[in-house]
Amino acid sequence: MEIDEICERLGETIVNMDFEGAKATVREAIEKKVPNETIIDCCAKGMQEVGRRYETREYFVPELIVAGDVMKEAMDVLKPYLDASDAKKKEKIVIGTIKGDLHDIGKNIFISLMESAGFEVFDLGIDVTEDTFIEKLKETGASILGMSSLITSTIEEIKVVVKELEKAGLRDKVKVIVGGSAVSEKFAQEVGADMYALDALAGVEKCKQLIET
Ligand code: B12
Repeated sequence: MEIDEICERLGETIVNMDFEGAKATVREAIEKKVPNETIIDCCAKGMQEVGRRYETREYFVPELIVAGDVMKEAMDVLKPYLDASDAKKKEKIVIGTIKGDLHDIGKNIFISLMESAGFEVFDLGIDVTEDTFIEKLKETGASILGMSSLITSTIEEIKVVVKELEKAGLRDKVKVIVGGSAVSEKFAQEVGADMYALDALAGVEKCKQLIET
């Protein structure tokens, strides 16, 4: 099927670190009316293959960084179309990668999907401290806090943020969702987060359910 073929090609452009190819293939997919979520998923699959090659030592850190940049540029091409499908409801979410962790590719995918689902996203970037999270929640009045974590040694920071939420009197006003490969359903429960999502799409579904209830 044509969509499968475009999807495969798109993934390959990420794996091959082909900036121009990735952007052109996203444009082609948009023209051929491939759904936004499918385009994001195809890029993510490419990134997963990059991760696999890193683990088997076919790729090293420079390839990871460049492939991550290709993914970002591909997402930038799609972004205006995600905003265009904006819904009326504008529930706010503050999100960031926790302190000590610089990974942001997965977080950025989640953000793109959340924006396309109509959420207003305040992205604090990477290496975000508890104070910055709390400050932004107060400033925006957001009802959801998303935290991404890929490095096992830094996940305790999620606990710290949840505690700070309690201290700031925000815990009953803000739902906490965690994601990224360092966290799990069990961990989310242990630290008192409200939700865990294995992938970005599941995360969006959980956030949607939250505002529908
Ligand atoms: C790319 C990458 C990097 C890039 C990051 C580039 C960037 N801009 O993000 C660079 C090269 C910078 C990097 C650096 C490092 N990395 Co690295 N990296 C990876 C790699 C290969 C892929 C991660 C990735 O982007 N995956 C693709 C995305 C799409 O998947 P994802 O992040 O899981 O996100 C999905 C879901 O989890 C979810 N999601 C993610 N966040 C959130 C948040 C919410 C709220 C929700 C709902 C969902 C959600 O949505 C996404 C899509 O479905 C992984 C290995 C792997 N296979 O995962 C190692 C890995 C994460 N890195 C690792 C390490 C150790 C490091 C370094 C310490 C290496 C070093 N020695 O310097 C440094 C860390 C520096 C730091 N302080 O953070 C380890 C972590 C081990 C651990 N468990 O602790 C891994 C697992 C590799 C390994 N097997 O050893 N890394």
